[in-house]
Amino acid sequence: MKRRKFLQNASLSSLGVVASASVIGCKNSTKNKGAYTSGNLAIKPIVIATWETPNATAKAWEVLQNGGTALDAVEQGCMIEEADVKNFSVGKGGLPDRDGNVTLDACIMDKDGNYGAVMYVQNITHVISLARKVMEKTPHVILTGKGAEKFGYEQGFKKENLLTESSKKAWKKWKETSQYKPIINIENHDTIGMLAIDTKGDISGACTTSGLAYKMAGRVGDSPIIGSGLFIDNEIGGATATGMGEEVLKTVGSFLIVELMRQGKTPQEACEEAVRRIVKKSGDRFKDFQVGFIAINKQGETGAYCIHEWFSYTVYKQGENKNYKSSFYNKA
Ligand code: SD4
Repeated sequence: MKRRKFLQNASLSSLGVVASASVIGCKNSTKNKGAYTSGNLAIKPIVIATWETPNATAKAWEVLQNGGTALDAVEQGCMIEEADVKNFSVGKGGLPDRDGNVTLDACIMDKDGNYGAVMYVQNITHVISLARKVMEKTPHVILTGKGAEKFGYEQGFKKENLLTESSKKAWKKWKETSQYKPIINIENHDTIGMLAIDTKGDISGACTTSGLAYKMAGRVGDSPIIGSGLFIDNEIGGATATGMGEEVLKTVGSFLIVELMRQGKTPQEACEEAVRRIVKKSGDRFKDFQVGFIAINKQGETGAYCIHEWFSYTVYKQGENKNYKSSFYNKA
């Protein structure tokens, strides 16, 4: 509890920008607190990503501004976080499992409903690109572990040691107690899920993570699983998740959000319903884990909701790259 509090407080001070940005978001919001909605205008291009990831959204925006596809934008945006060794939840520098191995999960989905994913991949930084290769170059949709790695090397991916000195140090410290307690809101960035609409109005999404720190060897979360960590339907919109993957998986959260939008809910309303469903099913357990969702619809309206305070998301649209604090369920 103490460590979590500390991390939340640490986030609080470093999120000064976030807090003020959220005020702007609220001002423009049509009805939902903390959400950014903007009537029925079709806003494009637009990028939305989980957490405070302005460099990633800026990269994706650059791709879109140059007429690139939403698929290229989300891939290249996510690659920024994968290469950032200061992000302890994604790519190189990600915190390892309890045996000290960094294992990555990622998936990508395009406007035609194509999907590619890799799970439990070691030694390759850009697993989002590997997931895209699975989607485009194989007859399959998922490759895992050694097979995914082998395919990666065949495709020209570099073999790298993903365990940085600081992640190794953190793991050694963790081993002193070996207490497994997933930490919510690691600093102010975490797994990156990204959704984009390009200038043609087509939607794609991507999600990449090193999963939960100190997880059991072999564990895979929601992030690479279609419908859970990510779902895109180009007619309706898209959604992506961050947080405790086990809980997202059990409610197929991202698919649920897209289906709720199909039934007429706004992205904000859909994210709220998905979080409420997880909370309801969890009894009292929700107090100990975080889940956050972001969503976008075909009009470029966005939504975000989480269980506990301090989840944030970044939106790049109309030339502005801003981080917003998500509204949240647990006011206790
Ligand atoms: C997982 N959902 O592996 C990921 C982890 C995450 O914020 O998003 N952390 O369960």
